[in-house]
Amino acid sequence: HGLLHGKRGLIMGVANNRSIAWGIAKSAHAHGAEIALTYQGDALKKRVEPLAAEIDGLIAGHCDVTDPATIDAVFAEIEARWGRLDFLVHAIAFSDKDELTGRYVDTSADNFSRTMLISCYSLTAVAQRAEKLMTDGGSILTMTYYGAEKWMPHYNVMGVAKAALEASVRYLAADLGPKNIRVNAISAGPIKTLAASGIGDFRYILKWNEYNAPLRRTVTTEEVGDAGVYFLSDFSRGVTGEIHHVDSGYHVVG
Ligand code: 0WD
Repeated sequence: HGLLHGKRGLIMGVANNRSIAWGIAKSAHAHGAEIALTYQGDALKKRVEPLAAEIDGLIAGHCDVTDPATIDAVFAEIEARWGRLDFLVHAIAFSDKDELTGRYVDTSADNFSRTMLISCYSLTAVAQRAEKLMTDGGSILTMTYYGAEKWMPHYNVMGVAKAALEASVRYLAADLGPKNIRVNAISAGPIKTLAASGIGDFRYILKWNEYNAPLRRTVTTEEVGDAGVYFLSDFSRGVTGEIHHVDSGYHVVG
């Protein structure tokens, strides 16, 4: 049966089988959840469809968070299929990779806005839609990184966006708490994914974490997925507004 038996959740941000969102989807499925996935554009559709099939999941459609009509369409599809929603995973971020290297001070206004829209505001955009479907309470989970708290090499504008995302978690938690909708974030240690490959010197960051984290290793998407199950389940029913580190303990030393 499992911790998520009877729960239905939408997971946004699967790009391929190395995505953190996929780690969460697999763990949630293993614990009994019914899952719907979105994909961004036709190129990713081909990757996401077979993954959805692996977990007997639904495809809720194309979603590009810069196009609100596509967000509405996904939630309309969920409403038509399920009528309601128990959890939502937001694992979406983007910045021009030319600005994920060098100095933060050189960030352009255009990329600043775009990074904030896709990596930060999109959580609020999906929370607005999810609120209407979470009629029996719910759990919203997003993904953040330590670069929100401290300067990290090359993370630049994404660090600023993650800081705003973490503040959004607190404001959304306060707004949605009276409806028993919880909003939390996992702050994951560095993992080699498609998005991470855009960050300058990422291999060095992985090594640095391996040498310095208390567990002396990096984390896997499966480990993030298992921690995610806790947040999506009733085991965390007393927890909201939390930023939970799944980073081999790096945040205590870094
Ligand atoms: O080390 C890491 N990989 C960490 C990632 C450490 C801590 C946090 N994170 C965060 C990321 O910042 C992101 O919020 O985890 C989340 C998931 O990222 P990921 O699993 O590392 O990367 P990836 O597998 O590439 O998934 C991110 C996806 C996009 O992939 P690409 O690489 O194609 O940009 O976010 C989606 C897209 O599928 N995405 C969008 N979805 C809808 N609309 C958009 C958009 N405009 N832009 C990106």
